[in-house]
Amino acid sequence: MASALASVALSTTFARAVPLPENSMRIGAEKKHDNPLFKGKAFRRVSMAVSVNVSRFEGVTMAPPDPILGVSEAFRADTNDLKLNLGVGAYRTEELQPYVLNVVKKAEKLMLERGENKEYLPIEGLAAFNKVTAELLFGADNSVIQEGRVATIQGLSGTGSLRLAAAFIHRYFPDAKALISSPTWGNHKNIFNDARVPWSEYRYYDPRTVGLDFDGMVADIKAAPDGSFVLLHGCAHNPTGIDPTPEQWEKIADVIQEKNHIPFFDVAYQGFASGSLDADAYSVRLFVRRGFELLVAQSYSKNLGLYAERIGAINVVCSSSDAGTRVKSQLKRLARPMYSNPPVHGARIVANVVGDPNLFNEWKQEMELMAGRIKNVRQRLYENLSEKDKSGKDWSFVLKQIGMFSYTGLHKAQSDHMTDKWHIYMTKDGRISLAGLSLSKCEYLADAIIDSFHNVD
Ligand code: PLA
Repeated sequence: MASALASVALSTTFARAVPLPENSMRIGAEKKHDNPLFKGKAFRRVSMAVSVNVSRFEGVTMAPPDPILGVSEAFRADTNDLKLNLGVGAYRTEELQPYVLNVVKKAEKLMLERGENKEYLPIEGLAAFNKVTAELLFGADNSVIQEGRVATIQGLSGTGSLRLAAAFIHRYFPDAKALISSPTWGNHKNIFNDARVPWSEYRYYDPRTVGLDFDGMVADIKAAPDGSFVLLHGCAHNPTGIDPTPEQWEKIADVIQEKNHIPFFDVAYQGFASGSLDADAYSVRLFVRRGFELLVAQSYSKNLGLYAERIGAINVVCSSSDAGTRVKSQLKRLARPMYSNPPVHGARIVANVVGDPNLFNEWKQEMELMAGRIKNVRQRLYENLSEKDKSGKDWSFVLKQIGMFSYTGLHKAQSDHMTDKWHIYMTKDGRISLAGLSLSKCEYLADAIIDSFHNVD
Protein backbone atom coordinates (compact mmCIF):
# COMPACT_ATOMS: atom_id res chain seq x y z
CA MET A 1 0.00 0.00 0.00
CA ALA A 2 2.77 2.39 1.03
CA SER A 3 4.73 1.81 -2.17
CA ALA A 4 1.59 2.30 -4.24
CA LEU A 5 1.08 5.67 -2.59
CA ALA A 6 4.72 6.62 -3.12
CA SER A 7 4.57 5.89 -6.80
CA VAL A 8 1.43 7.97 -7.14
CA ALA A 9 3.16 10.80 -5.32
CA LEU A 10 6.24 10.55 -7.51
CA SER A 11 4.36 10.65 -10.74
CA THR A 12 1.89 13.36 -9.86
CA THR A 13 2.31 17.10 -10.11
CA PHE A 14 1.51 19.14 -7.04
CA ALA A 15 0.92 22.72 -6.20
CA ARG A 16 3.69 23.98 -3.92
CA ALA A 17 3.76 26.99 -1.70
CA VAL A 18 6.10 29.80 -2.67
CA PRO A 19 7.73 32.03 -0.08
CA LEU A 20 6.41 35.49 0.66
CA PRO A 21 9.09 38.06 -0.07
CA GLU A 22 10.61 39.80 2.96
CA ASN A 23 8.65 42.74 4.35
CA SER A 24 5.73 42.00 2.13
CA MET A 25 3.31 42.58 4.97
CA ARG A 26 3.85 46.30 5.25
CA ILE A 27 1.49 48.00 2.90
CA GLY A 28 1.91 51.74 2.98
CA ALA A 29 -0.50 53.57 0.68
CA GLU A 30 2.31 54.68 -1.54
CA LYS A 31 3.66 51.15 -1.71
CA LYS A 32 0.36 49.57 -2.61
CA HIS A 33 1.30 48.77 -6.17
CA ASP A 34 4.65 47.27 -5.24
CA ASN A 35 3.12 44.89 -2.84
CA PRO A 36 2.92 41.27 -3.90
CA LEU A 37 -0.30 40.78 -1.94
CA PHE A 38 -2.07 43.11 -4.31
CA LYS A 39 -0.76 41.34 -7.35
CA GLY A 40 -1.80 38.01 -5.92
CA LYS A 41 1.67 36.61 -6.55
CA ALA A 42 2.11 35.37 -3.03
CA PHE A 43 -0.75 32.98 -3.41
CA ARG A 44 -0.19 31.78 -6.94
CA ARG A 45 0.02 28.08 -7.45
CA VAL A 46 3.13 26.59 -8.95
CA SER A 47 2.80 23.15 -10.42
CA MET A 48 5.85 20.97 -10.48
CA ALA A 49 6.86 17.42 -9.80
CA VAL A 50 7.97 16.77 -6.25
CA SER A 51 9.54 13.74 -4.68
CA VAL A 52 7.89 12.11 -1.67
CA ASN A 53 10.37 13.34 0.90
CA VAL A 54 10.24 17.01 -0.11
CA SER A 55 7.46 18.80 1.66
CA ARG A 56 4.83 20.56 -0.36
CA PHE A 57 5.26 23.28 2.25
CA GLU A 58 8.98 23.78 1.54
CA GLY A 59 8.28 27.34 0.45
CA VAL A 60 6.61 28.20 3.76
CA THR A 61 9.10 30.22 5.75
CA MET A 62 9.23 30.50 9.53
CA ALA A 63 7.09 33.35 10.81
CA PRO A 64 8.68 35.62 13.40
CA PRO A 65 7.25 35.41 16.93
CA ASP A 66 4.44 37.87 17.63
CA PRO A 67 5.91 41.00 19.26
CA ILE A 68 3.39 40.82 22.13
CA LEU A 69 2.09 37.26 22.47
CA GLY A 70 5.56 35.90 21.62
CA VAL A 71 6.83 37.53 24.82
CA SER A 72 4.54 35.28 26.88
CA GLU A 73 5.95 32.24 25.08
CA ALA A 74 9.51 33.29 25.97
CA PHE A 75 8.42 33.98 29.56
CA ARG A 76 7.01 30.48 29.95
CA ALA A 77 10.32 28.99 28.81
CA ASP A 78 12.35 30.94 31.45
CA THR A 79 13.01 28.90 34.60
CA ASN A 80 14.41 31.75 36.75
CA ASP A 81 12.38 32.48 39.91
CA LEU A 82 12.73 36.23 39.50
CA LYS A 83 10.98 36.27 36.14
CA LEU A 84 8.23 38.80 35.61
CA ASN A 85 5.87 38.98 32.62
CA LEU A 86 5.09 42.58 31.77
CA GLY A 87 4.54 41.83 28.09
CA VAL A 88 0.89 41.18 27.31
CA GLY A 89 -1.73 43.44 28.87
CA ALA A 90 -3.42 40.95 31.16
CA TYR A 91 -4.58 41.82 34.65
CA ARG A 92 -3.01 39.95 37.57
CA THR A 93 -3.75 40.09 41.28
CA GLU A 94 -1.21 41.40 43.79
CA GLU A 95 -0.05 37.74 43.98
CA LEU A 96 0.44 37.88 40.20
CA GLN A 97 -2.32 35.37 39.56
CA PRO A 98 -4.92 35.62 36.77
CA TYR A 99 -8.21 37.05 38.02
CA VAL A 100 -11.75 35.95 37.23
CA LEU A 101 -14.16 38.68 38.27
CA ASN A 102 -16.78 37.77 40.88
CA VAL A 103 -19.54 39.14 38.66
CA VAL A 104 -18.39 36.81 35.91
CA LYS A 105 -18.62 33.82 38.26
CA LYS A 106 -22.09 34.94 39.34
CA ALA A 107 -23.27 35.37 35.77
CA GLU A 108 -21.90 31.93 34.87
CA LYS A 109 -23.71 30.38 37.83
CA LEU A 110 -26.96 31.95 36.63
CA MET A 111 -26.35 30.64 33.15
CA LEU A 112 -25.81 27.10 34.46
CA GLU A 113 -28.94 27.28 36.60
CA ARG A 114 -30.98 28.36 33.61
CA GLY A 115 -29.64 25.42 31.63
CA GLU A 116 -28.95 27.51 28.55
CA ASN A 117 -28.50 25.56 25.32
CA LYS A 118 -25.62 25.57 22.85
CA GLU A 119 -27.54 26.34 19.66
CA TYR A 120 -25.88 28.54 17.05
CA LEU A 121 -26.28 32.25 17.53
CA PRO A 122 -27.52 34.32 14.59
CA ILE A 123 -24.70 35.72 12.44
CA GLU A 124 -24.94 39.08 14.21
CA GLY A 125 -24.61 37.47 17.63
CA LEU A 126 -26.72 37.51 20.77
CA ALA A 127 -29.43 40.19 20.57
CA ALA A 128 -29.33 40.90 24.33
CA PHE A 129 -25.55 41.41 24.11
CA ASN A 130 -25.73 43.71 21.08
CA LYS A 131 -28.29 45.86 22.85
CA VAL A 132 -26.35 46.32 26.09
CA THR A 133 -22.96 46.70 24.45
CA ALA A 134 -24.12 49.65 22.31
CA GLU A 135 -25.84 51.20 25.33
CA LEU A 136 -22.73 50.85 27.46
CA LEU A 137 -20.66 52.58 24.82
CA PHE A 138 -22.92 55.41 23.70
CA GLY A 139 -25.19 55.75 26.74
CA ALA A 140 -28.70 54.22 26.68
CA ASP A 141 -30.37 57.60 26.18
CA ASN A 142 -28.16 58.61 23.27
CA SER A 143 -30.18 59.65 20.22
CA VAL A 144 -28.24 57.31 17.93
CA ILE A 145 -29.60 54.41 19.97
CA GLN A 146 -33.11 55.84 20.31
CA GLU A 147 -33.29 56.43 16.56
CA GLY A 148 -31.93 52.98 15.67
CA ARG A 149 -28.93 54.42 13.84
CA VAL A 150 -26.27 52.05 15.16
CA ALA A 151 -25.45 48.84 13.34
CA THR A 152 -24.01 46.59 16.05
CA ILE A 153 -22.79 43.08 15.53
CA GLN A 154 -21.03 40.84 18.00
CA GLY A 155 -17.40 40.24 17.06
CA LEU A 156 -14.54 37.98 18.07
CA SER A 157 -13.42 40.40 20.75
CA GLY A 158 -11.65 43.64 19.85
CA THR A 159 -9.36 42.07 17.28
CA GLY A 160 -12.10 40.24 15.39
CA SER A 161 -14.30 43.33 15.43
CA LEU A 162 -11.51 45.49 14.04
CA ARG A 163 -10.80 42.87 11.41
CA LEU A 164 -14.44 42.72 10.34
CA ALA A 165 -14.58 46.51 10.09
CA ALA A 166 -11.38 46.47 8.04
CA ALA A 167 -12.96 43.94 5.66
CA PHE A 168 -15.98 46.23 5.40
CA ILE A 169 -13.75 49.20 4.57
CA HIS A 170 -11.94 47.18 1.94
CA ARG A 171 -15.20 46.13 0.31
CA TYR A 172 -17.10 49.40 0.40
CA PHE A 173 -14.32 51.99 0.37
CA PRO A 174 -11.72 50.30 -1.84
CA ASP A 175 -9.85 53.54 -2.46
CA ALA A 176 -9.79 54.70 1.14
CA LYS A 177 -6.79 54.65 3.35
CA ALA A 178 -6.56 54.08 7.10
CA LEU A 179 -4.55 56.40 9.32
CA ILE A 180 -3.01 54.95 12.43
CA SER A 181 -1.06 56.60 15.22
CA SER A 182 2.70 56.30 15.49
CA PRO A 183 3.14 54.22 17.54
CA THR A 184 0.05 52.08 17.90
CA TRP A 185 -0.95 48.62 19.06
CA GLY A 186 1.15 46.44 16.74
CA ASN A 187 -1.74 44.32 15.55
CA HIS A 188 -3.49 47.29 13.90
CA LYS A 189 -0.95 47.11 11.08
CA ASN A 190 -1.46 43.35 10.67
CA ILE A 191 -5.22 43.80 10.62
CA PHE A 192 -5.20 46.42 7.86
CA ASN A 193 -2.53 44.53 5.93
CA ASP A 194 -4.48 41.29 5.96
CA ALA A 195 -7.69 43.13 5.00
CA ARG A 196 -5.71 44.90 2.25
CA VAL A 197 -6.53 48.35 3.45
CA PRO A 198 -3.58 50.66 2.78
CA TRP A 199 -2.48 52.64 5.81
CA SER A 200 -0.11 55.33 6.87
CA GLU A 201 0.82 56.78 10.21
CA TYR A 202 0.08 60.08 11.88
CA ARG A 203 2.46 61.51 14.47
CA TYR A 204 1.32 60.89 18.02
CA TYR A 205 4.14 60.40 20.50
CA ASP A 206 6.81 63.01 21.09
CA PRO A 207 9.85 61.42 22.75
CA ARG A 208 11.22 64.83 23.74
CA THR A 209 8.25 65.69 25.92
CA VAL A 210 7.23 62.06 26.51
CA GLY A 211 3.81 63.42 25.63
CA LEU A 212 1.41 63.91 22.73
CA ASP A 213 2.72 65.48 19.53
CA PHE A 214 -0.57 67.25 19.07
CA ASP A 215 0.52 69.60 16.28
CA GLY A 216 2.08 66.72 14.36
CA MET A 217 -1.05 64.65 14.80
CA VAL A 218 -3.34 67.38 13.50
CA ALA A 219 -1.00 68.22 10.61
CA ASP A 220 -0.82 64.58 9.47
CA ILE A 221 -4.58 64.05 9.71
CA LYS A 222 -5.00 67.22 7.68
CA ALA A 223 -2.50 66.10 5.06
CA ALA A 224 -4.15 62.71 4.47
CA PRO A 225 -6.47 62.19 1.48
CA ASP A 226 -10.06 63.30 2.19
CA GLY A 227 -12.32 60.51 3.37
CA SER A 228 -9.66 58.47 5.16
CA PHE A 229 -10.52 56.25 8.12
CA VAL A 230 -8.78 57.69 11.16
CA LEU A 231 -8.11 55.05 13.77
CA LEU A 232 -8.30 56.55 17.26
CA HIS A 233 -7.82 54.88 20.62
CA GLY A 234 -10.97 55.74 22.59
CA CYS A 235 -9.03 55.85 25.86
CA ALA A 236 -5.78 54.59 27.38
CA HIS A 237 -3.74 54.76 24.18
CA ASN A 238 -1.73 51.60 23.64
CA PRO A 239 1.29 51.61 23.96
CA THR A 240 1.94 55.17 25.14
CA GLY A 241 -0.77 55.65 27.82
CA ILE A 242 -1.11 59.23 26.56
CA ASP A 243 -4.62 60.47 25.68
CA PRO A 244 -5.65 63.80 24.19
CA THR A 245 -7.32 66.26 26.57
CA PRO A 246 -11.02 67.11 26.04
CA GLU A 247 -10.00 70.34 24.27
CA GLN A 248 -7.61 68.42 22.04
CA TRP A 249 -10.34 65.89 21.19
CA GLU A 250 -12.52 68.81 20.04
CA LYS A 251 -9.77 70.03 17.74
CA ILE A 252 -9.15 66.53 16.41
CA ALA A 253 -12.89 66.33 15.65
CA ASP A 254 -12.66 69.70 13.85
CA VAL A 255 -9.92 68.55 11.50
CA ILE A 256 -11.56 65.17 10.87
CA GLN A 257 -14.78 66.99 9.99
CA GLU A 258 -12.98 69.47 7.75
CA LYS A 259 -11.36 66.60 5.85
CA ASN A 260 -14.49 64.46 5.59
CA HIS A 261 -12.61 61.64 7.26
CA ILE A 262 -14.41 58.81 9.04
CA PRO A 263 -13.45 58.23 12.69
CA PHE A 264 -12.76 54.63 13.58
CA PHE A 265 -12.45 54.13 17.34
CA ASP A 266 -10.78 51.20 19.01
CA VAL A 267 -12.21 50.95 22.52
CA ALA A 268 -10.38 48.11 24.25
CA TYR A 269 -10.20 49.64 27.73
CA GLN A 270 -13.56 51.21 28.59
CA GLY A 271 -13.64 51.52 32.39
CA PHE A 272 -10.06 50.38 32.73
CA ALA A 273 -8.37 53.71 32.13
CA SER A 274 -10.08 55.84 34.75
CA GLY A 275 -12.15 53.23 36.56
CA SER A 276 -15.31 54.87 35.13
CA LEU A 277 -17.17 53.47 32.13
CA ASP A 278 -18.67 56.84 31.27
CA ALA A 279 -15.48 58.86 31.61
CA ASP A 280 -13.67 56.42 29.33
CA ALA A 281 -16.39 56.74 26.66
CA TYR A 282 -15.90 60.51 26.54
CA SER A 283 -14.14 60.70 23.17
CA VAL A 284 -16.59 58.42 21.35
CA ARG A 285 -19.62 60.24 22.76
CA LEU A 286 -18.13 63.60 21.83
CA PHE A 287 -17.78 62.55 18.19
CA VAL A 288 -21.31 61.11 18.21
CA ARG A 289 -22.65 64.35 19.68
CA ARG A 290 -20.99 66.25 16.87
CA GLY A 291 -22.95 64.22 14.34
CA PHE A 292 -20.21 62.03 12.82
CA GLU A 293 -20.87 58.73 11.17
CA LEU A 294 -18.25 56.49 12.73
CA LEU A 295 -17.06 53.01 13.60
CA VAL A 296 -16.27 51.66 17.06
CA ALA A 297 -14.69 48.32 17.91
CA GLN A 298 -15.25 47.15 21.49
CA SER A 299 -13.57 44.53 23.65
CA TYR A 300 -14.46 42.91 26.98
CA SER A 301 -11.08 41.23 27.37
CA LYS A 302 -9.76 43.68 29.93
CA ASN A 303 -12.69 45.37 31.63
CA LEU A 304 -14.53 42.10 32.31
CA GLY A 305 -11.42 39.93 32.20
CA LEU A 306 -12.95 37.80 29.42
CA TYR A 307 -9.73 37.49 27.42
CA ALA A 308 -10.18 33.96 26.14
CA GLU A 309 -13.94 34.20 25.61
CA ARG A 310 -13.32 36.46 22.61
CA ILE A 311 -16.21 38.81 23.17
CA GLY A 312 -16.56 42.27 21.68
CA ALA A 313 -18.52 44.13 19.03
CA ILE A 314 -18.31 46.38 16.02
CA ASN A 315 -20.68 49.35 16.02
CA VAL A 316 -21.27 51.54 12.99
CA VAL A 317 -23.09 54.79 13.71
CA CYS A 318 -24.99 55.90 10.60
CA SER A 319 -26.88 59.07 9.78
CA SER A 320 -30.12 57.14 9.21
CA SER A 321 -31.61 53.93 10.54
CA ASP A 322 -32.05 52.79 6.97
CA ALA A 323 -28.30 53.05 6.32
CA GLY A 324 -27.73 51.26 9.64
CA THR A 325 -29.89 48.34 8.54
CA ARG A 326 -28.01 48.01 5.26
CA VAL A 327 -24.60 48.28 6.90
CA LYS A 328 -25.55 45.60 9.39
CA SER A 329 -26.68 43.27 6.60
CA GLN A 330 -23.28 43.66 4.92
CA LEU A 331 -21.33 43.11 8.13
CA LYS A 332 -23.25 39.84 8.51
CA ARG A 333 -22.45 38.94 4.95
CA LEU A 334 -18.76 39.45 5.64
CA ALA A 335 -18.87 37.51 8.91
CA ARG A 336 -20.65 34.45 7.52
CA PRO A 337 -17.80 33.07 5.38
CA MET A 338 -15.16 34.11 7.95
CA TYR A 339 -16.47 32.42 11.09
CA SER A 340 -20.20 31.90 10.43
CA ASN A 341 -21.45 33.11 13.81
CA PRO A 342 -19.80 34.15 17.07
CA PRO A 343 -19.38 32.22 20.34
CA VAL A 344 -22.18 32.48 22.89
CA HIS A 345 -20.60 32.11 26.32
CA GLY A 346 -18.94 35.51 26.69
CA ALA A 347 -21.92 37.24 25.10
CA ARG A 348 -24.23 35.77 27.72
CA ILE A 349 -21.90 36.83 30.51
CA VAL A 350 -21.82 40.44 29.27
CA ALA A 351 -25.59 40.49 28.70
CA ASN A 352 -26.17 39.21 32.24
CA VAL A 353 -23.71 41.56 33.93
CA VAL A 354 -24.55 44.74 32.04
CA GLY A 355 -28.26 43.96 31.86
CA ASP A 356 -28.71 43.33 35.60
CA PRO A 357 -28.56 46.45 37.82
CA ASN A 358 -27.04 44.60 40.79
CA LEU A 359 -24.37 42.80 38.83
CA PHE A 360 -23.69 45.97 36.86
CA ASN A 361 -22.99 47.90 40.06
CA GLU A 362 -20.82 45.15 41.38
CA TRP A 363 -18.89 45.11 38.12
CA LYS A 364 -18.21 48.83 38.37
CA GLN A 365 -16.79 48.32 41.85
CA GLU A 366 -14.55 45.48 40.71
CA MET A 367 -13.36 47.55 37.78
CA GLU A 368 -12.48 50.41 40.09
CA LEU A 369 -10.53 47.95 42.19
CA MET A 370 -8.56 46.72 39.18
CA ALA A 371 -7.92 50.23 37.86
CA GLY A 372 -7.01 51.28 41.42
CA ARG A 373 -4.46 48.50 41.82
CA ILE A 374 -2.81 49.58 38.57
CA LYS A 375 -2.71 53.18 39.78
CA ASN A 376 -1.10 52.03 43.04
CA VAL A 377 1.72 50.16 41.33
CA ARG A 378 2.17 53.12 38.99
CA GLN A 379 2.64 55.37 42.01
CA ARG A 380 4.99 52.94 43.78
CA LEU A 381 7.09 52.42 40.66
CA TYR A 382 7.42 56.17 40.21
CA GLU A 383 8.51 56.60 43.85
CA ASN A 384 11.06 53.78 43.60
CA LEU A 385 12.48 55.17 40.36
CA SER A 386 12.72 58.71 41.75
CA GLU A 387 14.30 57.62 45.03
CA LYS A 388 16.78 55.17 43.59
CA ASP A 389 17.92 57.02 40.49
CA LYS A 390 20.44 59.64 41.57
CA SER A 391 20.90 61.07 38.07
CA GLY A 392 18.12 63.64 38.45
CA LYS A 393 16.08 62.17 35.59
CA ASP A 394 12.42 63.14 35.70
CA TRP A 395 10.33 59.96 35.95
CA SER A 396 6.99 61.75 36.35
CA PHE A 397 5.81 60.54 32.93
CA VAL A 398 5.08 57.21 34.64
CA LEU A 399 2.36 58.98 36.65
CA LYS A 400 0.99 60.99 33.75
CA GLN A 401 0.33 57.96 31.55
CA ILE A 402 -2.98 56.15 31.99
CA GLY A 403 -4.29 52.65 31.44
CA MET A 404 -2.56 49.38 32.01
CA PHE A 405 0.73 50.25 30.31
CA SER A 406 3.72 52.43 30.90
CA TYR A 407 5.81 53.47 27.95
CA THR A 408 9.23 53.63 29.57
CA GLY A 409 11.24 55.12 26.73
CA LEU A 410 13.65 52.15 26.89
CA HIS A 411 14.85 51.27 23.39
CA LYS A 412 15.25 47.78 21.99
CA ALA A 413 18.75 47.04 23.35
CA GLN A 414 17.69 48.29 26.77
CA SER A 415 14.49 46.23 26.65
CA ASP A 416 16.58 43.18 25.67
CA HIS A 417 18.82 43.85 28.68
CA MET A 418 15.74 43.95 30.94
CA THR A 419 14.96 40.43 29.80
CA ASP A 420 18.45 38.98 29.46
CA LYS A 421 19.82 40.23 32.77
CA TRP A 422 16.76 40.83 34.90
CA HIS A 423 14.29 38.24 33.52
CA ILE A 424 11.72 40.97 33.01
CA TYR A 425 9.67 40.23 29.91
CA MET A 426 8.33 43.23 28.02
CA THR A 427 7.74 44.32 24.44
CA LYS A 428 10.74 45.64 22.56
CA ASP A 429 9.25 49.09 22.14
CA GLY A 430 9.83 49.72 25.85
CA ARG A 431 6.24 49.11 26.93
CA ILE A 432 5.56 47.45 30.28
CA SER A 433 2.18 46.19 31.46
CA LEU A 434 1.60 47.50 34.97
CA ALA A 435 -1.35 45.11 35.21
CA GLY A 436 1.23 42.33 35.51
CA LEU A 437 3.16 44.06 38.29
CA SER A 438 2.71 43.79 42.08
CA LEU A 439 3.65 46.35 44.73
CA SER A 440 6.30 43.98 46.06
CA LYS A 441 8.01 43.75 42.65
CA CYS A 442 8.15 47.51 42.02
CA GLU A 443 11.56 47.97 43.59
CA TYR A 444 13.09 45.14 41.58
CA LEU A 445 11.58 46.61 38.42
CA ALA A 446 12.89 50.09 39.28
CA ASP A 447 16.43 48.67 39.75
CA ALA A 448 16.19 46.95 36.38
CA ILE A 449 14.93 50.05 34.58
CA ILE A 450 17.60 52.30 36.10
CA ASP A 451 20.35 49.82 35.23
CA SER A 452 19.11 49.36 31.66
CA PHE A 453 18.52 53.05 31.11
CA HIS A 454 21.96 54.21 32.31
CA ASN A 455 24.19 51.28 31.40
CA VAL A 456 22.99 50.21 27.95
CA ASP A 457 23.49 52.47 24.93
N1 PLA B 1 -7.09 47.08 20.63
C1 PLA B 1 -6.11 47.45 21.46
C2 PLA B 1 -5.68 48.87 21.47
C3 PLA B 1 -5.50 46.51 22.30
O1 PLA B 1 -4.52 46.90 23.11
C4 PLA B 1 -5.92 45.16 22.26
C5 PLA B 1 -5.28 44.12 23.11
C6 PLA B 1 -6.97 44.85 21.39
C7 PLA B 1 -7.52 45.83 20.59
C8 PLA B 1 -7.53 43.47 21.21
O2 PLA B 1 -7.87 42.77 22.30
P1 PLA B 1 -8.89 41.56 22.22
O3 PLA B 1 -8.87 41.04 20.84
O4 PLA B 1 -8.44 40.59 23.23
O5 PLA B 1 -10.21 42.17 22.56
N2 PLA B 1 -3.93 44.31 23.42
C9 PLA B 1 -3.21 43.43 24.35
C10 PLA B 1 -3.25 41.98 23.94
C11 PLA B 1 -3.82 43.54 25.73
C12 PLA B 1 -2.83 41.68 22.53
O6 PLA B 1 -1.85 42.21 22.01
O7 PLA B 1 -3.53 40.85 21.92
C13 PLA B 1 -1.77 43.95 24.43
O8 PLA B 1 -0.98 43.38 25.19
O9 PLA B 1 -1.45 44.95 23.75
